[in-house]
Amino acid sequence: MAALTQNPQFKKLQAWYHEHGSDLNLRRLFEGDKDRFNHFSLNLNTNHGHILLDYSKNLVTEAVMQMLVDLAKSRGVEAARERMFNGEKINFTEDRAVLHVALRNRSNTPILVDGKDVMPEVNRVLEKIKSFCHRVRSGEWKGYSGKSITDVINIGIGGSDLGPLMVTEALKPYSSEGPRVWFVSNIDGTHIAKTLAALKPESSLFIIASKTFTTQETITNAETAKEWFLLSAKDWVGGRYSLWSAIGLSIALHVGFDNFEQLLSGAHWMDQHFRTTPLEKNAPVLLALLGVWYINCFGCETHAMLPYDQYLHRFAAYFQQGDMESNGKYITKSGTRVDHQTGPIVWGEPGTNGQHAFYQLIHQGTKMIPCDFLIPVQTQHPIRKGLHHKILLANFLAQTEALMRGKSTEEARKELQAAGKSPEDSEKLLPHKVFEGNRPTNSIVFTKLTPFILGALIAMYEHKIFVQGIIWDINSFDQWGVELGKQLAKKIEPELDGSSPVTSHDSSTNGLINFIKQEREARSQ
Ligand code: G6Q
Repeated sequence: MAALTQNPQFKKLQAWYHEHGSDLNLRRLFEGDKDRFNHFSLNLNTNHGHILLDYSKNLVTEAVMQMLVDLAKSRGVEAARERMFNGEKINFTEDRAVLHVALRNRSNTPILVDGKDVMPEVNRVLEKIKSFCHRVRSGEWKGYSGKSITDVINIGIGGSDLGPLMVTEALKPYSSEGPRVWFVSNIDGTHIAKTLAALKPESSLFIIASKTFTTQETITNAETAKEWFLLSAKDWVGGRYSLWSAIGLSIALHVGFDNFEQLLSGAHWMDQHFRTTPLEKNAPVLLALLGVWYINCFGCETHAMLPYDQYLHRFAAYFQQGDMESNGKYITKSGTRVDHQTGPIVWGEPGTNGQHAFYQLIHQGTKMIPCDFLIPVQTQHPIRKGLHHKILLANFLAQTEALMRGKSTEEARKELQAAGKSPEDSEKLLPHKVFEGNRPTNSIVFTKLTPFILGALIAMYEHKIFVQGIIWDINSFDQWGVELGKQLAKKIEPELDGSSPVTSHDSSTNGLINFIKQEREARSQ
């Protein structure tokens, strides 16, 4: 595939950006088109609640969206999508298919890998999860002293931790009657000891979640925990896409198998939407294209994910891995170095806490930070007759509006005058009180954070990442950077033994190792 920067559609987009990009003004765009919301939003009816994607507060026009869709077509997004769903080995650096979609293929249509349908095996594992869940949750499965299980400890890291953790937190309200779930990831003896001290080992179940069983942190933690229940996943599922597999057992134990199935069904709904909807109306595709617009034309380097729901407090962290591990690549599929930006730095925290912390830079900083705001219409806990959630909704609406509109000099001056400031003080304060606005946001508003809707939202972002990888022509499904860390740590670990100075590395690494060795030795005497 030709380099993105040589692609005629991209060149056209870039030329348009150079000519008109700085004239794009959201206030004016809204004034010029009273129906802008309807022109730039999608209301997805999943039959289990709605997901509204409002992308009207983006620096785009109809012409820009058309050029972006043309770009997606010219990069072969539609054919690539089919290759993934058909089980082709698109993760070619590891010679693997990419089939997280098979794990939630509720329609059960055959998906072939090397000529063999994977669905019977997927269904067999689901049955196993189901019966195990039932036995644990009903109290039939006993700990070693004959007591039912009250606590589950998931030992895993990266993809074998972040997904189950994020979903378990998000679906806490669905966990009644289920065991509590704890997560142990980094090698951290204190953490394990504390977790264990808080629990009764006789009614605790340890799950060792690892795709490969080669991960040092997980194996070491497993040895510390002593009793385990082993979990693994197929090689056609990347770690960061594996919560739908047996790696998600801790989720199913916590919320029950029916809810786990709902999560899969929601993701399957989004898979179908992604696979069959024309690109112009395709939520993951639109999110991906807007990202490309900001990253490759405006030069934005980060993307913020801001869920207005405390239950989603690990959502940004989860997609930090999902996105950065998938699209943090500078080599194209044909092995050349890209001459443009690829995956953004993804970050975020739940609102309104974020509002009281880092939003200042989004409003008045020197960087443009495209943001996704996510919020349910209905809360899980209508505290004080829904007052808390109403305040959250108001804050979300206020932030996205403020980022778009900003505050003009005139508006700021009027406010200062109304506050009784002298003309002299007003003029001094004025530059600080003006907001340029014109900061782009997506609003993703959904009926309620049910297992189904959560599954759909996760799948939406997974496919967004996929589409961007296709446009940039990179392999989103390997992670050699992660492997490098695993390899190097194994080499260095034995070098920390003994007292002889290490000289096998660069002077910085040698210096650091030797400092640590000296300190370790001094403290042990
Ligand atoms: C995910 C990555 C990585 C992986 C962990 C744990 O896509 O490959 O985060 O999940 O390194 O690996 P194991 O599950 O093999 O222990």
